[in-house]
Amino acid sequence: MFRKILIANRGEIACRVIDTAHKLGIRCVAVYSEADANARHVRMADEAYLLGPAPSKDSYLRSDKIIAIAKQSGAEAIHPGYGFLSENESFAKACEEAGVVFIGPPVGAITAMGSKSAAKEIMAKAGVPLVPGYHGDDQSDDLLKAESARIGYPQLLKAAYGGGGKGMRVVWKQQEFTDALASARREAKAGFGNDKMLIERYLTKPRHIEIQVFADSHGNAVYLAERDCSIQRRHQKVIEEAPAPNFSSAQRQAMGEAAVKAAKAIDYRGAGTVEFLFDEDGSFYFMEMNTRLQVEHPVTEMITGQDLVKWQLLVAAGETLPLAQDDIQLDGHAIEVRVYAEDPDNDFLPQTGKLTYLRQPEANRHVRVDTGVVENDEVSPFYDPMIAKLIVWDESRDRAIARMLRALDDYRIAGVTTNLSFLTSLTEHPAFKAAELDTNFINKHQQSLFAPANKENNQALVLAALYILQQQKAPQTSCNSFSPWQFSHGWRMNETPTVDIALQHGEHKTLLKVQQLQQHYVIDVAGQQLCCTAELNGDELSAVLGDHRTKVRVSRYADTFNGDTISVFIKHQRYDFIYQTEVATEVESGDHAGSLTAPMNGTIVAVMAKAGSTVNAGDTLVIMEAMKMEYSIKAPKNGVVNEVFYAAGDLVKDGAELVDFSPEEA
Ligand code: MV4
Repeated sequence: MFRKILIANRGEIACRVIDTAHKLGIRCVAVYSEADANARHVRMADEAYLLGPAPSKDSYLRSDKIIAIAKQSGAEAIHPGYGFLSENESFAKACEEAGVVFIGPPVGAITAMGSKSAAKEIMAKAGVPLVPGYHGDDQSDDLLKAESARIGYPQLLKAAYGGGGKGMRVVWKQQEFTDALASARREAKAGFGNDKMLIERYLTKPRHIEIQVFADSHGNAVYLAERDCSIQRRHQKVIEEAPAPNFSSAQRQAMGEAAVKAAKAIDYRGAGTVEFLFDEDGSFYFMEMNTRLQVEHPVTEMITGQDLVKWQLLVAAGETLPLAQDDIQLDGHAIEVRVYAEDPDNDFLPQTGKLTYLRQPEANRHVRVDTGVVENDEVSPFYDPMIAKLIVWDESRDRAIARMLRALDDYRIAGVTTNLSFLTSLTEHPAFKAAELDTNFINKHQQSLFAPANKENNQALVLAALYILQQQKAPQTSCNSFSPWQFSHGWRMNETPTVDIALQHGEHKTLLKVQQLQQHYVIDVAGQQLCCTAELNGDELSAVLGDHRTKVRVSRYADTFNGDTISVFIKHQRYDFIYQTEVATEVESGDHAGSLTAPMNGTIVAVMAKAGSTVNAGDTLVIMEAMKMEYSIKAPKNGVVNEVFYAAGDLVKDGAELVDFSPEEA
């Protein structure tokens, strides 16, 4: 076995590989970009080397540097994870030439699967079932047109070197063919530098079922059941599960044996995935083969009890597969969801920013969290914004779904918008529960998946207020920043103490009037008076609202610029409120006096302030944009602008000083 390996990746998969390597007593070398200097994978590794600036092309794609670091650090092998260099044949070849083991398939297998048409040719010869179609080399218009007519409609044009749905066009009838071909070719040329096309019969309601295969260098090859990855969005998997629901053991065996045939046809070695389209009538067709460990491998691990990274390391070190086909047993059901920093209500726009609060469900026999981040880490714009994979296991699919829903409730993230709520909507959807799966699932159930936000806002509002009140009541220590002077002006001596708490939710501002009596609060909300008591234990708020006792988690992120964000987590929903503390509107004395900082990562849109000019309180000095929203940075008081540090178009980081400002002497 290797004594030391290098992990040429970042995030959760780098952490995942290091985890198993350490269990096997293997030392790990991490590599990282400037953006990842303090990342979890770097801290988990035994040593780590800087690759370069944040963009992948300057860091995680620098194969030359990575191989040099492997040599220099004495790593005997490189694990590429997924993405980045994992399916790059020149990288695999360069490793080989440098005498470093590439933990993946032989170069020839990557090459063979690199083109869809070449792959189909090989699979046809090996007797693996294919969707009827054309995958030949003759790409003349006339021939393709004739093939199109022969194959029949609907049909799908696919770019031979395509991926992610690019260069793909559905042709419903013959008249559409010529235009569809031209536009698919253009897209393929632009996207992959090659416009070779293939034509297939289009299956309108297929399931995506893939088989995990493994082969060693001694001629053994096995399959480790299947995964159903039908629930996708724009060719990104969202939920994966194993085994595939309503899939018989006869179907498993037939597809498994076809997958092993596919692997053997290309002299495969290591972990691979053979993707199939599974049609409504039970027939299945080879789609493509992924020559790497996949994101969704944990569901296979959960139902087989095997560690696939361990298998990869054993095979790469020349050992035989740990199990023969007959020894691979399946137990129970596993489901994985991909937790992303993205906004489902805004076309799943990727989100960036700081994970100001991060609580994961407790890991145990039933729940697994694969992640590369910790609280206060930044989701940067440079890489895939996946925060974690949440995987659950139980004896049956129904129980696994129940586990998943509970685990999603226990996953609490503030600071960036996530898809957690959307994942809950998917998991609890009646059609998902009924396993009515096909690749159109999300489109088909658009209406019910994106139901209007629920109406627990008022409850969240009161809970946020109670949290603030309880925090302020808590014993003040030197490190407690929520000092009571902020509130003192609101309280009256010798009468029922009352205080106003202003909370902003989106555009909506609410003023809550709170009376504090001996044992409880009376809060005016939506014209009603609500009797409340509350108790705060860390981030857990137990409250009685009228006759309802409830327990929620709350986080508070102190931001002296925009006001603090109070996040109330009610089931899987997060309700954010901006709470304007006094500090937010005053310029503090001390070190930060006069410094105006960026409230988040973003871009400067306009600069109004001029160095040396006098401004009035409230004048806009700088406008910046972040996540499609504009923010005005205003003068907190009358004063003088000493210096402006950025110009329109500049990128700024959260907390960066934008303007040096001196308030006018009182
Ligand atoms: C298909 C298909 C229907 N019929 N091929 C999408 C990505 C690419 N790798 C292959 N894809 C498809 N190929 C035929 N002949 C439907 C898809 C497809 C799809 C497949 C798996 C998972 C999600 C999908 C979403 C849309 C289309």
